[in-house]
Amino acid sequence: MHSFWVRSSRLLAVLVTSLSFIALTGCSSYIPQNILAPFSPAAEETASLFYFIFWIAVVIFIGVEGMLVFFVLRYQRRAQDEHPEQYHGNTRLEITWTIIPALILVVVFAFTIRTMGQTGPTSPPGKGIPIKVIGHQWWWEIQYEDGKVLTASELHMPTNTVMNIVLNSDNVIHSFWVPSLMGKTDVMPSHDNQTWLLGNITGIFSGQCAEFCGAQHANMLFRVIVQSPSDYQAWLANQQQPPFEPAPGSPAERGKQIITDPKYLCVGCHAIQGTNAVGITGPNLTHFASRGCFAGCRFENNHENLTRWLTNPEAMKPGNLMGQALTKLKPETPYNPLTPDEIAALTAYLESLK
Ligand code: HEC
Ligand SMILES: [Cu+2]
Repeated sequence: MHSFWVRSSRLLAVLVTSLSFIALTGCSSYIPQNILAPFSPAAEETASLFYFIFWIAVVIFIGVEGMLVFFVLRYQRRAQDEHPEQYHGNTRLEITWTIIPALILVVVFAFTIRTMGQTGPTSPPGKGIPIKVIGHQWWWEIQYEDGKVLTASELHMPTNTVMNIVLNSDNVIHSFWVPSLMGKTDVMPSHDNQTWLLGNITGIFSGQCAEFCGAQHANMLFRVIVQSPSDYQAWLANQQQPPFEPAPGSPAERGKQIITDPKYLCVGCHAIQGTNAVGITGPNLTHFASRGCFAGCRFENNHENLTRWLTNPEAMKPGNLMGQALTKLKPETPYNPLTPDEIAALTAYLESLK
């Protein structure tokens, strides 16, 4: 299916999206969500199928509309008493225009089946890295090494290595989608689905939940970070380290005391390895500062956003479980159970969890 047209239209799509994105962000390694800018064999198959069907449709469109215009002009009534020639069926013509579209559909069907085979759930044979991705409302949990490494919102993988992904949800149905790497796969509660990813070049690929799952569905984003194998190993090794231990008397140490103090509730929902924070409702925070984004990748992980998040998570991502729980527990006060001092201490601690 790699015709000149497929190639040139794909090149155009890649150029337009990358250029507009570089212009918008000044960053070239971030690849936006675009199935027409494929960066993996599976995504290329999907884009090729799209262009194949698109150009068939263009030819049919031009043929049908062209004939329509031609007949309207050529056979229009030219005199008041003129009547068109009357036909009562033309079997041969009717069979022809039934069989041709049917044949086109058979061809489209055959190529679709072929592409479906190439885009999961069965990954290419060979050694792959098994990981698990859990859809939460409204963020993604990613588990490496049989659940010994837990992270959120950012899926790291080495180049030229298949990631074999088992998908599951702890609530409603979500859909795992990285448009420039792989098609959508439903994420079901109590049922494992499978997909796989393969990235040939390093870069950050944008992903998105693609099945409506509640109020913040549109903000259930994630990133796939394709790295060189050595960068990936370094990342994985760091994730396996115990969390940073703040110096006695430092603001970060005060933050650790607050976050692990049950009266602030954080421990019920978040886990930080080696502490009494063992909650699984919210993202694991053991290496929170190693992530570039948070809250379902809705926000860049920086000091300002983190301060805003701890001040009022409900205002930043309305309906999210953390905001809801903290707001409902103190319904009589306008939301802010944490003082600015406490928030400063918490951010100091969270920012040290590299
Ligand atoms: C009721 C459970 C709950 C409580 C209590 C709670 N959180 Fe959260 N927290 C969550 C959930 C769920 C998210 C993700 C929300 C989303 O993205 O929709 C989250 C997100 C976060 C994040 C961003 C993490 C990431 O990688 O996305 C931080 C940081 C955080 N919480 C810190 C805290 C701190 C500090 C406290 C205590 C003051 C706290 N949380 C209390 C459930 C909770
Ligand atoms: Cu979702």
